[in-house]
Formats: sequence, structure tokens, C-alpha cells
Amino acid sequence: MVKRGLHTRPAVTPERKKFYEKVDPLAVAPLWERLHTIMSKEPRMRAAPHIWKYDQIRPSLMETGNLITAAEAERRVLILENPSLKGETAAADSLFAGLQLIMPGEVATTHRHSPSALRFIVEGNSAYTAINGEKAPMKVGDLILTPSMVWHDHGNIGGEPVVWLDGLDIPLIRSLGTMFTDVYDGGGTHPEGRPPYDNVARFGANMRPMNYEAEGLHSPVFHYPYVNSKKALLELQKADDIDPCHGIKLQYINPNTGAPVMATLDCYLQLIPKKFQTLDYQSTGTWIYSVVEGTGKTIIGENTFEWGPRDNFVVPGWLPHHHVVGSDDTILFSFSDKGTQEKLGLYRERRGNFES
Ligand code: GTQ
Ligand code: FE2
Repeated sequence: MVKRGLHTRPAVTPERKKFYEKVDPLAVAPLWERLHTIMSKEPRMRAAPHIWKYDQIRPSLMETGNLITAAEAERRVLILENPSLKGETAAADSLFAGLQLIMPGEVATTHRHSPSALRFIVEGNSAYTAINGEKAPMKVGDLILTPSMVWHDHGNIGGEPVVWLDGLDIPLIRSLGTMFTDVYDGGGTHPEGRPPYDNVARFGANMRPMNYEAEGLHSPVFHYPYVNSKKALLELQKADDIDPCHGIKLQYINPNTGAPVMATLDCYLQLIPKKFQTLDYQSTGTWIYSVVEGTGKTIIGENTFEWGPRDNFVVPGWLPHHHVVGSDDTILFSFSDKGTQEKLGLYRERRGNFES
């Protein structure tokens, strides 16, 4: 018996070539010519790892403040576009990321869409996102959700520019063919809803209104203030219960179910102590990081990325990676398609020292 490698391409004999050309107009094609390109022993992502250094991008981002208004742009965002996915409006195979700027006095009008979105505040404390008219004041390090098909607008009521990281599931929604969008009342602003922090009070204190019936696939909390999440991490540091791969890594959850905050986006905040070096972690998930505090570097396969506060980097699926933290305790925000993959029974991970 002939021993063959996995999915090798058979020889293209003149006879076969002629056949392939002949059947092409029938809209059929031989799978044995393709198998080696579609099947791989392990995942091969199209996206390469990449880092966006905030200091390098910030001057250009601020320049957009004069280049176009929030009103004209609808959303004034510089896409964090992976160089290996040029023109595809994506930071990775399954995830979109961008840096959004809103200038003092500006409003980004109300719309809604089937893609889910998250905001992680990077700079400035004077903006808000309104969800169905309920304003969530944006403070550096806060996580704010705009779940699928929920009305949202942004505004800046202070005197400083405000920047946040946008994370969306756009590549996934595009590939599923489930894109829907609506503009509110020809571009206006949603009427005032519940008071600020209402959702945090109602659902964010490990309590909820009596007889509340959960609905939807997303968390009823849409604002996770940094003061709360950072406090949890600092308290947990006392327990000295440090995961070798992740340090102290907390998942933001839907309090009704314990599930990820949204059906297609899964968010985390982690503390890695100073001088700590994590063990390699490899998962099918794609991870996009935003550095909140501290400096260090992340080794992703063959690449080393040095980072500090406000830098963003992407770890595409199945690349072993570990973090090396500098002389200060470090806090990293990240979001992922982990939750999406788990719903489909596809998520896999490996921890520690391994060679493929
Ligand atoms: O702020 O509503 O980066 O709808 C991309 C699409 C931001 C937003 C993005 C959006 C938004
Ligand atoms: Fe939006």
C-alpha cells in the first residue's frame, strides 16, 4: 500500500487538465484538486499577529478631528486593519477593531445593527454612549456593550477628545449573511432613557429586580465600570492564585446565565503581576488586547511585541503566545471569539510547554 501525506495534490496529467477545463462551465470542480488547500491538520489563520502602537497612531487619529466631523463620518473611526487582510475591514479573520474619536461637543447619531459591538475606553473621560437613550458615562478602562440591534449613539459633553477601542463581530456577520442596519429617525438622537448607571444598579450588583425575566442573548448590564473590575483583580491578588498562562483573568459575564456578555463577543480583564512570565497558551480563539496599565511584551509564535498603555495587539487563532511583564503590575483588556466557538463546540486550547 502507498503511504501518502495528508491531503496531497494528485498529479495534473494532460488528460485530467483537459477534463477540468471541460467541466468548468458546468459549475463543478474536482475536490481532489482543492483538498490540500481547504483542509489543514491544524488551524492556519489568514491574519498575522500585529501590534498597533498608540503613540504612533494618536497624532493621525487627532488629525481626523479636523479632517471630518463625527456627523459626516457617522462614526469617526480608524480601522485597526490587519496588514495581512488589507482592504477587508478586519483586525483578524473573525473580528473587527477600530479606534473611535469624538471631539468636545460632538454627537454620533443613533443607529442600530445586527453586528454586536463593545467599547473599551482608552483616553478621555467626558463622553457617553447611550443605549436606548440610557447614557453610560465613559471612563478610561470602562467596558460598554452595544448588543445586536440595540439603538446607540455617542456624545462628548466635555472639553477633551475621547478615544475608545471598538470591537465588533463584523467579519462573522458578513460571512453568515446576517447584516442588517437601521438609522434612527433619519439620523436624530434617541429620546432620553433611564438615568445613567441604571443598568449597573439594576443588574450589576449580583442582584436583579424581583420577577425579572431574562430575555435576549446578551447581558442586561451594558456598562462594566473599570473601578469595579479593577478592584476585583486587586482583591484577588491577595489570594496569590495566579494561573500560569493567564495570571488573574476575569471574564465579563451575563449575570442571568454566566455566559459571555454577548453571543459573538467574549470579554476579559486580567492582571499579571510585575516580573511575571506566563506559560505558553494556544487556543483556536482569536484575541485582541488593549493594554490598560503596565509595560511588557508578548511573544506570539516567532514575533515579539513590546507594549505599554493604550497599545492594541492581535493574537490570531492557534498561535502559541505568552506574556512577559515589566517592573509594574499589568492590566490587560481583551476580547475574543471564544464564546462563539464554544457555542459551536469548536473551541480548543493547549497550555504550557509544547511543541506541535
Ligand atoms: O460606534 O456605533 O467602529 O456602528 C463600527 C461600527 C463603531 C459605532 C465602529 C459602528 C460603530
Ligand atoms: Fe454602531
